Amino acid sequence: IILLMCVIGLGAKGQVSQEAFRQWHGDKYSMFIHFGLYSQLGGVWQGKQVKNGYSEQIQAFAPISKKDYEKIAGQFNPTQFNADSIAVLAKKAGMHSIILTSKHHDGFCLFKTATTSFNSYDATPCKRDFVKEMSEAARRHGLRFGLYYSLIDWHYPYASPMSPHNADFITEAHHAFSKAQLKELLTNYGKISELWFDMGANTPAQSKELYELVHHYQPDCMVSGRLGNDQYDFCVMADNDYPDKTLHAPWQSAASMFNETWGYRAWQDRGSIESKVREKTRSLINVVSRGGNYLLNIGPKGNGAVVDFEKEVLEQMGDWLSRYGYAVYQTEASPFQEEFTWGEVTRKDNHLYLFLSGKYPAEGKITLQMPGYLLQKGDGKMATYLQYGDEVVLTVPASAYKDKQIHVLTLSFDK
Ligand code: FUL
Repeated sequence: IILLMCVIGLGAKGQVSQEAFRQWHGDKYSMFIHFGLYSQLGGVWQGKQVKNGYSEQIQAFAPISKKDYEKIAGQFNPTQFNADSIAVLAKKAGMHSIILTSKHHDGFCLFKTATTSFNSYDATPCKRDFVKEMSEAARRHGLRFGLYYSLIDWHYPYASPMSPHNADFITEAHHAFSKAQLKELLTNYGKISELWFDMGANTPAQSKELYELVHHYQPDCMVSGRLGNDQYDFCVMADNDYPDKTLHAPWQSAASMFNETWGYRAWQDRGSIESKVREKTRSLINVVSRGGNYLLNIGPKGNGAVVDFEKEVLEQMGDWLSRYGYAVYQTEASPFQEEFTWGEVTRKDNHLYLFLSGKYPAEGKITLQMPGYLLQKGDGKMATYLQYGDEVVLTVPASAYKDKQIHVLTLSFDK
């Protein structure tokens, strides 16, 4: 549905400058962070694993009364949350920006705000503004910084019963509250590259007002399609999803490490690092080859520490990107209409990048229809390359598919 909304409204907006748009589009890979009071619970309430929903929404699924949930703030002291080491990790992972949950559906703000005392500065013993810390650290390490902002707010008095969906339109009072928070977020923390609105069930007028408010304070901030009512600079797929084919609209796939949760889940069965690295690397390739951006999430623990498994996965993906990033960053979608079983393609200038991420093709043969193009060269010793008229035929050895890392071949053409 989200995808459809965006495609129908294609071209409707796009107020950011060409340069900001190009930068966002070329980034390809960024870090999402889900962190909040729910991280402290880690998917457990009163000794029981809460299994029926994402762990960042445990308040609704356990369920936990507003009063009890507010008490958790009284113990929230994430001494291990180190914005600099998270930024260093994102860099090492080959990511270009960091998007932090400024406020999730529970309404708990990770920033100092005049709009409510239910925030990490006023309601906790730690007295910290995590949006400030993370925004400053991201920039110190040469990364852009953006914000997730949920348009649901269970903390808001009328939000009862708590629901992970916005069934009713947002009241004018809640809308005014969101505007006041957004003004703070857009004026107190320097440049915001992206505003990742979530779950907007606003009226068309409310969505339009928020879209314009963002661009009033931050003309180059990219706004996500989950604001609703066709007010967007980029589309967001359904959680953990991406389309089968190239989309001719700016789009992003947001992915959690484990599809069942975004917030920390202490009892998560994580599987092997090796298979997770492969799974997420393949998702990144699939997204980029269809013209999208990949936003991969981490869910730090309640004490603020990044989960070792997640850190390791990101570092290994970073190793792969340090070798093959040229085939990912600043590239465009595959020029081919068809899908290939042997892998995926991206392109840049007169180069095609072939990711050997699928199944080994019969007799190692990869055939591409390239009418009007003249093969100039294929890289490396791994494959042989021949052109017969409109067809380019590569032969790859079985070993190219056996390595732990996915290989990439470059083809260069004259037109
Ligand atoms: C969803 C939210 O409901 C989830 O909790 C999570 O934040 C995900 C990225 O977006 O719509």
